[in-house]
Amino acid sequence: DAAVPPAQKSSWTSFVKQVASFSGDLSSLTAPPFILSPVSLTEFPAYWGERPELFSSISDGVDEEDRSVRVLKWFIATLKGQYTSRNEKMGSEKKPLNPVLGELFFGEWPETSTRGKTSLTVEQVSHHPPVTAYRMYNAKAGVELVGFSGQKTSFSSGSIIVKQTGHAVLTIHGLPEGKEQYLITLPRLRIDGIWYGSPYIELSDSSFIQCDNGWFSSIEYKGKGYFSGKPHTFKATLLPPENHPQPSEHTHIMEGTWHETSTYSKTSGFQPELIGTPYFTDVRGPKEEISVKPESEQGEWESRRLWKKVADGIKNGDYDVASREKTKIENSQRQMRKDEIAAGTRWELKYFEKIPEDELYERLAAMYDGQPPTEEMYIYKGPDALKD
Ligand code: 0T9
Repeated sequence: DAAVPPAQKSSWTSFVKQVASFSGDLSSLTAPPFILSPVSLTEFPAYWGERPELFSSISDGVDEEDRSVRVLKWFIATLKGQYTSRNEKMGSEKKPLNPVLGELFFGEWPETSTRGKTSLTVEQVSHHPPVTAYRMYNAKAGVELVGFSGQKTSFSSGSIIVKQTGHAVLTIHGLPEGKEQYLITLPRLRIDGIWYGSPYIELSDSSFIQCDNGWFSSIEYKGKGYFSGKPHTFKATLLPPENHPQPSEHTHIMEGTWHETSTYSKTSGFQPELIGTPYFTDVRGPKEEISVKPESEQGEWESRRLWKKVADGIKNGDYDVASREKTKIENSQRQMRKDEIAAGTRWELKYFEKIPEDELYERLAAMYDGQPPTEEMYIYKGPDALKD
């Protein structure tokens, strides 16, 4: 296990033991320096936008079926960034910075000749347990994604199992028939390679995309397994609404690996995307990272400015500095919470609002028998929030 530096072996072993005997909020455990990432979880929603063309062209679909295919294609194409990019950039999965309440992250994918600007707004809406809310919007295309993300973790036969809580809703605005909305649920993760100090993610079980017009995708995830099979594979099935006159002709099946390529399987019906490419998704090429203002121009709650000293410490191997600066942030957070209690006030969210129930979620989840969410839900209330 060369991944663990010799000097951190015992601290890694004790960290793994803590993880194994623990279930709940892993983000609060102290991990050895070699596994720390200088990036906060508030930056993760940017993975949804790193194929900006696929996101903005969702609304170019000629009909419900075409748009459902495009939503699925964009979704699958984000998985590589979401679940393998830390391994590619930093050699393994790393422990992200645990965002503070009220932490913000903004960025955009600028307008080009082929697409309008896509902007991202992220806010940490809860600290215990950590919940991150996000909104990504392309006004020219009329495509909007609003979601929130939390995790429930447990430990099983050497792996960390992460159940993602929260969901996302993608809305296409301005269609002749009004708006179209898709409920997107998130896959389950297994983090393997823990003992060796080189953790990586595999996806398991299924996630769903339910459109309000009845089109429905289910995506099944499989990994290498112990003896056979390829890593990072999926099989997606897109079904037409129940009352569709030709269901079998309009059932789509796509299969492949989500970090490389996938194709339509032979049993697929109508295949609008097949023209011109052998692939359904091909993410081997470069993706486009989000543009973010330099730290010097950021507000004090913006993630990269807030964590700058900690992140620099981690990047430069100055772990004493990193840990001292992290403690400062945590202490000031504790003080703020105490002051709020003393004053009888509560921290006010800036861009999102907690809602007791979500009619849209209930309706769409009921269409495919989804489970009602047990967690809190949030809606976007920031600038240019769109009304019905
Ligand atoms: C939403 C994503 C999520 C966040 C991360 C589990 C995890 C925190 C949540 C689910 C994004 O859309 C997709 C990707 C990676 C997920 C993270 C991977 C990870 O390890 C962390 C957890 C909290 C840990 O840091 C565990 C300890 C660590 C030492 C193991 C590498």
